[in-house]
Amino acid sequence: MEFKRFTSFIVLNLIATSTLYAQMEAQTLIFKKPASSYLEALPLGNGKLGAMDFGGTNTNRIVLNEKTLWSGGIQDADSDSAHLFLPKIQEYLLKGDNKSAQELLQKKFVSKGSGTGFGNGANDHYGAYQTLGDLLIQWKDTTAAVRNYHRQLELDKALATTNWERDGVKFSQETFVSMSGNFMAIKISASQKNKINLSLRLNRNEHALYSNRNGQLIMQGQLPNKDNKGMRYAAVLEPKIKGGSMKFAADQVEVKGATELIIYFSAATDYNIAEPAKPMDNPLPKAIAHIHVQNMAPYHLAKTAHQQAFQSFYHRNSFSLKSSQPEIAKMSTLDRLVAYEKGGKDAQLPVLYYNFGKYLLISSSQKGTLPSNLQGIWAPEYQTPWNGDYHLNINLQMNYWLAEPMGLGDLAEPLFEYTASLVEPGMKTAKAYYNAPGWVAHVVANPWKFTSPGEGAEWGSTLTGGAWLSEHIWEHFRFTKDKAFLKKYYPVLKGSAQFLSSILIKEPKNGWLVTAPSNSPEHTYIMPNGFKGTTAMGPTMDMQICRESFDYAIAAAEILQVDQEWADSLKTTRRQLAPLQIGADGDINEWLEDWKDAEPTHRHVSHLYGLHPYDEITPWDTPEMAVAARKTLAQRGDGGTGWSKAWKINFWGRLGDGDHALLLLKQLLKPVGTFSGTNYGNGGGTYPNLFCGHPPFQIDGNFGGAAGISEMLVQSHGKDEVIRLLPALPSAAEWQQGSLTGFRTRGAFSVDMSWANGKVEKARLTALEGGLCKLLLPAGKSVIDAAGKVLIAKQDKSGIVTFNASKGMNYTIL
Ligand code: FUC
Repeated sequence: MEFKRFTSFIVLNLIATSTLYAQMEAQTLIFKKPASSYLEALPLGNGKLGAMDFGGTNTNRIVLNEKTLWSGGIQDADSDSAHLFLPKIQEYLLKGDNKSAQELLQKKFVSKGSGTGFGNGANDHYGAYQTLGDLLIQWKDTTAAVRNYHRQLELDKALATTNWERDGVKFSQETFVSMSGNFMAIKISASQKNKINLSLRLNRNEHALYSNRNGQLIMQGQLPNKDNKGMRYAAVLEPKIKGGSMKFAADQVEVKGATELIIYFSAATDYNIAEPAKPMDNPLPKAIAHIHVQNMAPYHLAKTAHQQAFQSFYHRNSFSLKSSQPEIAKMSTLDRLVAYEKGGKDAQLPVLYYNFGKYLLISSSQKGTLPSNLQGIWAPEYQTPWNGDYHLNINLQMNYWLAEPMGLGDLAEPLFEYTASLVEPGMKTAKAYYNAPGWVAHVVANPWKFTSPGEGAEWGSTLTGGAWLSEHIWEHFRFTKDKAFLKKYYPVLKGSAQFLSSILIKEPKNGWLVTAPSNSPEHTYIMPNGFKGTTAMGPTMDMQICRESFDYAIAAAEILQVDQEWADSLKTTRRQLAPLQIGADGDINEWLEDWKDAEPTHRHVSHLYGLHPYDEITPWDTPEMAVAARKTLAQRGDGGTGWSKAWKINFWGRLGDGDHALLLLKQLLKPVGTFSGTNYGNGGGTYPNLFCGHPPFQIDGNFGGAAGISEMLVQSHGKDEVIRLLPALPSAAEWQQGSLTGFRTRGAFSVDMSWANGKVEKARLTALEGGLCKLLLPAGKSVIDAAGKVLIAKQDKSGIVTFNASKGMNYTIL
């Protein structure tokens, strides 16, 4: 066979292989009963609207969400005179009097007013992400028993379906939230004519007015804000029937004797993403317009358009394992979780978890909206836990870890835009507290652009939130090489580096530059004098974030040929930063001194920020530090909240230990919560609908867990951005044969690959931008270009090879 044709044969073969492995049990969530809580409901969304379908056959509840629906409003929480106390706080820290520093910090260095409302800010200035309410479908003829009940969410179709039989009639309900339009559509059908008898109602427990006109049910209201009226919202529902009749009352519609019912729903708020201080007009016409657009297309076309739009994201990337257990396809997702925890074989459960993470990202984060919050877009609460806000000491960032490796970096646009929108308020906060240039965001943030410290200094004074967010901008550049993007967001990077570089002080012992006052997120140290505190100078995570922030600001300035002098001064500052230190126990110090941990198994592992997401610690660039990182993880243990376990999967992946990563993934998949009278366990884990349990539900663990799986399969981090294939593949039998497509790497390459016996069989790199490609070439493999020319001949041992890749060309590893 001619070589060119042979290569395209390989490529086709790769794609065929991946399709072959795409088992249904890696794409479908299954239930045998209606949901008893939203943690058993099926989540749907298009980045703006969210829904959770309970699949009930008597009353069916569908929880409704609109991404921007927040109570509260803009508040000035900056304490303008705080900076006057900064020298005194720093003086205490330099003297080692952390106690006095912390006391003064708590008095003077917290937000003005109630901050987040002490985590319960729904009726305070801060506000909370709130549910829009419920759509309630009340069936009339419910006396006869339900048979053959089945409920599923097909991830690759973004479609929830419920099927059941009653009185010899087969009913079905299918639901999607359109990715091509901005509405939800529900189709209810029956196998016999005129059997659909039900009523439809919109309900919100607070601040709701109901009406109907022109065949539509309308729910409108205004959420609370402490001083005046808050955000306005509107929700519209329009039913369409085949056969039968409809009767509208004030707040409900009765459907009698229909053969088919299609319900369209949409919603809007007056939130102005560009300028939150200036609300938009009445949202009702907008919500109605969303449905009007839909009315022009028949249901089946709307469904096809939705699925095509959704799949344009979903199919960009795939991961599959060959091993499968046929009996699993029929089991409910909860039964699978339970069996897996008991040691049952279920090769496809991790793949399902990966796909679910991808599904949630696409469904909760689309261009032009806010970023995914602590619950993504899905919340049944009026007071969401932690206000359902943006926590910046890991949680919001973790929501986006999987975007770049999955080739879905464009879905992180809401994060980039949100970060950019914090610059202006963050500059004011930087002046108020530090009298510093640049911008800062602390730990908590909301759509009202809160950047002040929290109301509690022990957790609320972490000052690296903004810089950690900025990391995502740089990572997007690393993955895409998009200079226009870098130029657009350069002021954000510059501003966070400016802030950090101007607040550093010299610690007395070594003369290193350190941040002060700060803390290591939410963890407490014990000083040799017995003082237990959080306030410190130069916690390790801060220093890592400083190094990272300065490095990318310097690199960006060079790439864009701007601010050379400033970049040079940053280089000098960077050299003086407090370095990583290994403590007496061989672990990495969390604080500047080798202090004892008050909670040795604390959920935050902030001092390993340098291992992940930042990459200053790698087994190849800094082997000694990698050993210390391993020791640190051993000390922290494998427990923790959902997101903490997810982070640890990423850590172990980066350490090249696939077995430990899988162990943590199994921990993350541990069923938790109480369902159908059974208590499945406490602590971090997974609910029956695969939502991650902190507990409570917090979506970061879903995203972090899926990102962790990608770390096991393809890596490209570290100083030289070498592409590593299967860097942390678990040794478990079911992981030994698989394939992936569309994985992205730093340097802008796309990877397709298949493997067998745990070794790369064949791979294809596509150079999306071109340039130097560094690859750890698997033993026995060659690099062949698209013309069939052998660029690098068979290597006996795996070693790093370098070649010049041309933009748009494919390179085969065979
Ligand atoms: C951080 C974590 C908590 C929780 C909260 C939303 O503060 O320490 O565990 O996830 O965010």
